[in-house]
Amino acid sequence: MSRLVVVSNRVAPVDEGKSSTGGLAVAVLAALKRMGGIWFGWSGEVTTTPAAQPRMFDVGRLSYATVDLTPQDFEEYYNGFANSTLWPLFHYRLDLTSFTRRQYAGYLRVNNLFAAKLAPLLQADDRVWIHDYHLIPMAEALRRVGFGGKIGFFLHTPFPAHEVLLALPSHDDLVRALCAYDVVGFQTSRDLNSFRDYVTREKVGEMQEDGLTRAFGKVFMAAAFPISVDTVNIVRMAEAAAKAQQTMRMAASLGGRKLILGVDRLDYSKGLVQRFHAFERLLENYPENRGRATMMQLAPPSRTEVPEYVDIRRSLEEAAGSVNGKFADIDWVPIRYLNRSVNRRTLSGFFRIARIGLVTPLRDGMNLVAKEFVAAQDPDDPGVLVLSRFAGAAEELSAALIINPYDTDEMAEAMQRGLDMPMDERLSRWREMFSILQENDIDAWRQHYLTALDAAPYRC
Ligand code: ADQ
Repeated sequence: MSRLVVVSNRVAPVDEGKSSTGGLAVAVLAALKRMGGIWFGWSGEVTTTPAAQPRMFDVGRLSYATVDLTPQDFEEYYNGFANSTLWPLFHYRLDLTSFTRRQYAGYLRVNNLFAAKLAPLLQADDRVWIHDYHLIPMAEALRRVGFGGKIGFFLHTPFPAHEVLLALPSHDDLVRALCAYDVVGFQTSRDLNSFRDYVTREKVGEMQEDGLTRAFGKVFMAAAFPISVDTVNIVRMAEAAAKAQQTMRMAASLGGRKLILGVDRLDYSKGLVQRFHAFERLLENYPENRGRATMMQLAPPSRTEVPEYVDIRRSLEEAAGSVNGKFADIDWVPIRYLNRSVNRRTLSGFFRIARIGLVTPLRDGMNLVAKEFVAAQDPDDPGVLVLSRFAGAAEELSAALIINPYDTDEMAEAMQRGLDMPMDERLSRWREMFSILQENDIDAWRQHYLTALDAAPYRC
């Protein structure tokens, strides 16, 4: 069977026990660990003298190949075009989007560099699966250095609406680069429709009757493959974690109060400030919750060298401080706000004892926390998921309490409803969501995608 070669900006921590707070890393590691393959990406090291060859090492059935970046690459490609242009733009934050030609050139340079370093490791029949917005031009770069095998792409973020994408000066080049893949995977039908809308409105291609896309003289498959979680494994972990010391400690500290839990990378797309304000509104409008519900927000910092991430951290500290200053009592702090990650087992235990999982991003490709929360619940006493309509997960998890994260009152009402929800309603909502996660787990996601890639190349 042909080998699977996964490429992403970063490879995941090799030690599986370690916490990993990026959705891509969590999902790709779960998808790869069962079938094995090669994982190529940035080592996380920045050095003025990167090694000429990738560093290779094996862990179980997985082979890693990593490369270092120079300070200039790190600045222009990673902090620059990837995280100061594409990330905010793809999350509809035009107000935070900046663009410079220098950074864009750095982005293309690193994509070429990745292709040049990967090419010698490839065999003709390898299937190359490239991930996320950092590496959109990499298929073109691999073709230029002579790789003729199958190349697929999966976008973990949203694909923005046509009019939003037009704000990017290089939007046409970027879409042409996407069309160089054999399979372009999106999280949801909403993202797929945005892509199709761009292709047809900009007149760069058309949808064929067989569902394939024809653009730039090429036929390829563009489709939605909603990413998921390792459902069976999370169930097992959460069952074990229910009796673990950390979970007991947490439960004891709550003193019988209901837990409202948020778990997110510290990112402006996650709607954390709005979430804190909604919890404040809950305490204002439904005062019976004062002293009876505790909100815990775990938010490990990410992309700390991008200024907007420094700003969001400050705003959150202020918001948490203000709510706590207003409502805290001698034996109760309303918001426990922790800038740290916890290991995955402990996290599953926290999910299990929470009455409400609060997942309220302003935009999110999928949001794995929503799915992890559902998978970790006690089937006899499940908690309630409050979920933003702008998370990709809302397409499948429609049995959650779906909210608009810009509507503070609606979020507060949903929390109140979740805190009061009778058992039979909790059960029926949870069962509906859990059965979806049993069917579409991380293995199903990988299989669906690779089946599409195996059918390539597509022809008219
Ligand atoms: P992210 O934006 O990183 O992922 P998400 O999908 O929620 O967002 O994944 C975060 C992962 O990190 C989850 O597995 C979560 O459990 C873990 N995590 C977060 N905070 C943690 C903490 N404090 N301690 C331990 N673990 C923590 C990107 C896209 C998403 C998309 C994923 C996968 O932005 O929309 O769902 O990729 O495609």
